Amino acid sequence: MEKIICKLTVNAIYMAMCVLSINALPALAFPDIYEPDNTPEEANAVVIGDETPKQHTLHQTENGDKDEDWFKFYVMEGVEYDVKVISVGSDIDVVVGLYDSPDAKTSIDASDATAIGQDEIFSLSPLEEGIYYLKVRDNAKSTVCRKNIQYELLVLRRPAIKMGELKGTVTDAISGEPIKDALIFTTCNTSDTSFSEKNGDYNTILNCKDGKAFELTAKVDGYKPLTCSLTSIEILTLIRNIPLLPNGKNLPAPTPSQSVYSNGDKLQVTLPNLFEGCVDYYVAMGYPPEAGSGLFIVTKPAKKLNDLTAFTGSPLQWNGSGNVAIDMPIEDMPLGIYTLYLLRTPEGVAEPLADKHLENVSTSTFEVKK
Ligand SMILES: [Ca+2]
Ligand SMILES: [Ca+2]
Repeated sequence: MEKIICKLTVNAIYMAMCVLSINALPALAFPDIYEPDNTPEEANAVVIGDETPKQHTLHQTENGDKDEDWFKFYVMEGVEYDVKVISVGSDIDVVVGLYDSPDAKTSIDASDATAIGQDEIFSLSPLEEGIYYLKVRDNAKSTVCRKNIQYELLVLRRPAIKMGELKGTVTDAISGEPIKDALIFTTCNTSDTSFSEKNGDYNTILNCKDGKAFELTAKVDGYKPLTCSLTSIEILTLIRNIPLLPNGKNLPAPTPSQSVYSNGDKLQVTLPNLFEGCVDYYVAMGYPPEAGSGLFIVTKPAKKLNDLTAFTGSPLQWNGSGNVAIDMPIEDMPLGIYTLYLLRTPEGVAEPLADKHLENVSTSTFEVKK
């Protein structure tokens, strides 16, 4: 009898401890902040080479099942990867499955090499380029009072190289809204890939030597891909936002304050909101063709408002944040139709205004009459 009471008491104490522990450690026992990620469609994107701790849990769902977590990452041709599941809680036995499609019913490879509470290292065989999915689940027999159910997942390039970091935010160039799931890659040595997160933020590891020129590309459905040229900074963090233009759309054109001006009127030209990042902007004014004066580039107002410089092929870049580009009286300007241009090119290209680099040209006109 005494034994039974003792056993009951021990169980009761254990259960009480279990409940207490769950209350004391909600981050471990309850859904993690990356939920829901229970299907390939909800998969969280993995930044290749990122070792920043991100704690996930395999909690008990409302209907008593064990949680499953999905991840996705982009494989580059000729690059090999290790998936590491680390800081594994003592109550779970992690199994990692690899899938080559969001619709795949069965995994193309899986790893369950270690026992309960141990880290799992999953060395992937060479894969074709594309998006792959990982599913992490708990294979431990026990379902009762699982407390230590946390883990972290890393996808590392083999051999792992960690140098500088490149990060920023991917946005819609017109609305400024964040864009998620944009694929990010660079030409630093062998490329590493990344996706932008729900808030548009991305980061990727730069494995270029200091001072090396490289290209940064962002692409996502519905937008024109953007490739800009940058210079690597070893060890340090390089920040570049990426404003993407929606397919089939141009930036709004510069707006003149009137459609017709005459001598003594004030010409005022305002620009749309321009989002800075791995792009350069140019503002220009074309004189009437019959005046034969050609194209003038408008320099940024912070330097000198109304500074019209004849276009010689090496334009002055517009990167000001002020929206007023021109503010001057009309005095003895040739009569005729003037064209206002807003040009956008990727950052760092050798001939920014060459046709192949002119990513956006939006125009408006005004007339100067007698
Ligand atoms: Ca989870
Ligand atoms: Ca989940």
